[in-house]
Amino acid sequence: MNFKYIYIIIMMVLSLLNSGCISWDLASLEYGTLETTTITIDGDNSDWKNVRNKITDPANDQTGNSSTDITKFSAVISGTNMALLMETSGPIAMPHTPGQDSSGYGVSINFFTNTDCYNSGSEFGWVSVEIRADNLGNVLYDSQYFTPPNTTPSGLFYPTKAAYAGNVLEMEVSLTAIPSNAKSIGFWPRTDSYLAPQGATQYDDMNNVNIGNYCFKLP
Ligand SMILES: [Ca+2]
Ligand SMILES: [Ca+2]
Repeated sequence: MNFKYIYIIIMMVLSLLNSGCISWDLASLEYGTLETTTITIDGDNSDWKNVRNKITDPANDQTGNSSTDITKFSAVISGTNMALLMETSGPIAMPHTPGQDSSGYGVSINFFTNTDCYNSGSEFGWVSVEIRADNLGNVLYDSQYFTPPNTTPSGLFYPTKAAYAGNVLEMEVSLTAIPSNAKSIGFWPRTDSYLAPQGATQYDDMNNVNIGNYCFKLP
């Protein structure tokens, strides 16, 4: 095959990629650098309107009620905190699933020493930011653990805040939770409940089938 045909084939593939006829995994691996903007944690999503990195999740793909159906997620740096946005089909509810010991909305934040959240062995710690309620509706904040390499969870707690209204949930965690050697972070938003002795039930999550979580470079 001469170079002319190779060139034509390459241009055809690039054209298909540009047209959106072919999607590729890299598009879901990298969402750019985590943006910086000022977010007020008040359950109003109007302060997110200029944030480019909003990841959508299909509606009605959950196994619980509509309050467990995640439709959107975003994260930004806001002052000395990292702010998180989660939106759902039904209203955010505490608890979203009655009859369980607890139920809630959570985001695991995984830290990587490389810039693409991808190479095996580069993940070295995580923080879980959650808002949960018991069966009576008493809201409790759950675990925020950071796991340094080759250790058991240290159980460090970081200042967090959350507010919700309608189908909007905003949460934040102190930037001190991000280790200084982290180059990228991956997010795993989810809704779940816990009931002893069966354990945890997951209703919806945004776990990327190829990558494991949504990746942002740190500025
Ligand atoms: Ca807000
Ligand atoms: Ca969903």
